[in-house]
Amino acid sequence: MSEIRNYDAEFCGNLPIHHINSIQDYGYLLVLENKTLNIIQVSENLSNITDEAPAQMMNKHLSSFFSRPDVENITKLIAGDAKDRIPLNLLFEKEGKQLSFDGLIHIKNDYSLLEIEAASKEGRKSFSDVFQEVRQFISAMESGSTLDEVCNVAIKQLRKVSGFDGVRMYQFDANWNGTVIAEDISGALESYLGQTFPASDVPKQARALYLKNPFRLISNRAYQPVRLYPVINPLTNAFIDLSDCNLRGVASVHLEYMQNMNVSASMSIRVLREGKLWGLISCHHIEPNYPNVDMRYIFEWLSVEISNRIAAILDQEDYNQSASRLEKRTAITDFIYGKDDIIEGLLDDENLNILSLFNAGGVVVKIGNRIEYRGDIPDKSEIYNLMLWLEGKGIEKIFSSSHLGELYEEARAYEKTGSGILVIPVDGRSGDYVICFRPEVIRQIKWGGDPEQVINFDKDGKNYHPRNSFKLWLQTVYGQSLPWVQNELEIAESLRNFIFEFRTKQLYN
Ligand code: BLA
Repeated sequence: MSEIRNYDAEFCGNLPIHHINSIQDYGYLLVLENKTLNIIQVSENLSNITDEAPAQMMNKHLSSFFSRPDVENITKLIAGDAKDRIPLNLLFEKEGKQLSFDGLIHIKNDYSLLEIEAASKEGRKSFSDVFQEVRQFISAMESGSTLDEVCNVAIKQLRKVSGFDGVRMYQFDANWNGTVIAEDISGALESYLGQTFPASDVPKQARALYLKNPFRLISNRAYQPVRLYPVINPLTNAFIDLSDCNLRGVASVHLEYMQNMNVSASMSIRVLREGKLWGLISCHHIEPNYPNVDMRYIFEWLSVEISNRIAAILDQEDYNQSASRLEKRTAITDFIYGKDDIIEGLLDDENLNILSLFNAGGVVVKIGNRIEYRGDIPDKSEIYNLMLWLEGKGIEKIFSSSHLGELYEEARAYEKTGSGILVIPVDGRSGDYVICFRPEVIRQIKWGGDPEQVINFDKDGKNYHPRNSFKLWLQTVYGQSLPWVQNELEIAESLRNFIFEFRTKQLYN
């Protein structure tokens, strides 16, 4: 697996999806010069409303098409502080024709993007209906006390509220692969529960856009892309950046991917934790689906509630684990004081020692001319070589790996006991270390399709297609231990500081 090309870093991750220069056909785009409110670019389908060719609309004032209060509102918004994704309603007026639109405006330095969609009255709910729905959703979610329960409740409720054929919770890992951890689907969709999808399926620039936009809606993969007129934005002399635009056209590789998944509509909503993308809620529909603007905002609201609830549960888990580690660390440093000896303090208590602190299988402690071994560890000669390797690396801070064999070839021979190491350098110059070993944990990854076949290139080497099968593809991962989490590294660092100070005191007393 480590040999395969990283399509997330290169190919897929470099597709300029924000410069696609076309929009989906369920709405219309106007680009306005902020200074004048003149129209400087439009999506070509705007002609269907204005009955004017795109070229004819250029440099006309917004008031040529929209009501006076709308123009006044937009003037105020442009002068105001809010800049991104401001919702508004608009009334198109021309020669006795009146049409209502839902709009969203994104204000840039010199120009604004105004995207509009015909305001449908169908299925619109009153504020109190929406509020009640959201309230019920939140209380159902609050009944869940584990990540699993919360995700399952949220996914079920979202499917009920939205009517999508399938809703899934998709959680990213440290390498941006994603796993479906909860699912509610109709029989017509394939189940992906428990399956992992490679990072390039939602490549890095697509993921980055969720930090700006809470959701992405592709209502019909067979839509007719609508071009912009003129092709080049006259103020920037470049393709316009459509990052913020909900209507942004869709990369063709993803449309093909949707086809391969046998869905026509897709909507994904972000789940954030600590300001980073933690996961996506992915909604699919076999037929085209057009959740109205209210429904999208309800989703946006619910995604905040879901993010908060997930963060609260994970924060609580982290807190409990950190508190327990801190307690153990304090007890161990007390032992060291009590015994006036670092090695005895770290190792002597049967239940509470450095092994239990770091959930390690074995440990070696070398300080000065003393060396002690506990638990399951590699051969002594292998440990000796490992220490030489560490010395050669000049490690002065905490060093850890859950896949040592990847960094240090010789370690492949003792993966069973030492796939993972945590090194606390006591005095790197004299080769004094505390080295904790973690055993190999053999893992099976259930990939949604062969991850080595994420892209199939045509014979010409230029055209390409996403994989067309999401059939379960099992991978067994060897040579890795459980990961060392950030808090363990922090505790290791604080223990290192303690040992260092304790030694210094010992030397001078
Ligand atoms: C976008 N890919 C996406 C999105 C999702 C996925 C959720 C966001 C847009 C959307 O909501 O549809 C992937 N959807 C999934 C996965 C599941 C799911 C994994 O439901 C699992 C249950 N895709 C490829 C390859 C490339 C690629 C090989 O398979 C690149 C060459 C690219 N995916 C790609 C791009 C986008 C995307 C460019 C952004 C599309 C856009 O917003 O225009």
